[in-house]
Amino acid sequence: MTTTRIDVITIFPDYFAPLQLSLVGKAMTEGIIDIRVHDLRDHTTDRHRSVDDTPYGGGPGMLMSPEPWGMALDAVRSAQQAPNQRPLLIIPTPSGEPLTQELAHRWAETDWLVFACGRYEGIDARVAQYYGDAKVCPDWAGVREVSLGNYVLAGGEVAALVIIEAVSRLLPGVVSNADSITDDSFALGAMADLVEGPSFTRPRTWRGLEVPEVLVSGNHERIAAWRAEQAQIRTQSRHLR
Ligand code: 6GU
Repeated sequence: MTTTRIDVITIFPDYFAPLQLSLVGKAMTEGIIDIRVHDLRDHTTDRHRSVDDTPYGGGPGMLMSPEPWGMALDAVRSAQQAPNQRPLLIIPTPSGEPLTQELAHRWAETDWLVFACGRYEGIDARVAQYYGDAKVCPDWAGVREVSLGNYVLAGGEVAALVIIEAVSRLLPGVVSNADSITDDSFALGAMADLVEGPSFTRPRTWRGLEVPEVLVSGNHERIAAWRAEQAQIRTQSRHLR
């Protein structure tokens, strides 16, 4: 088994305490993932440990300076564990490409992910440009700027948590029943672009509401057909297709 390594660089390392919990926490304990959180301010050189500055050309807010990011990313890169590993740099930003289940699957196949969590109005654009240039940075696997959706968060930390959880549960041994991954909403294959329909457990009647008869019929073909139909209905009603 190869451990998936994840480095996170942030000015708020405490944001990542929840990774110790639940599924991701267990995967860390079991050595399936190795998550290391780094404080960007440890890579500043001035007395105030400053990481931001005003944008060229004017405009509201502050930007993150490239210098601490360069120092922090180079330090992470030089702490290589296994031979022939190249990190993929993921920069959460509302202007990135939308996160999808397909991206989560792709990144679950990647042995080293580095998250650069920006605050304020984002990170000086030359950071993504520099680490994404294979001629300048051949020891990196590239840069992906990724967004959770069309709304604005205060920084990349929550987005990094989301991506880490989406990727981690796809790693072998993290979710015990492999079927629960193939049946997921947006799973690859037959379920691609579909959300799951409703599901039910006991009791069969709850506050006057019955479990659909087909689910207690014992007829697995009918059940599969009903579930496929419900997935279509739900997907359409959510305007996802
Ligand atoms: Cl990845 N970052 C921030 N700051 N806001 C977002 C986002 C990411 N995705 C949606 N909104």
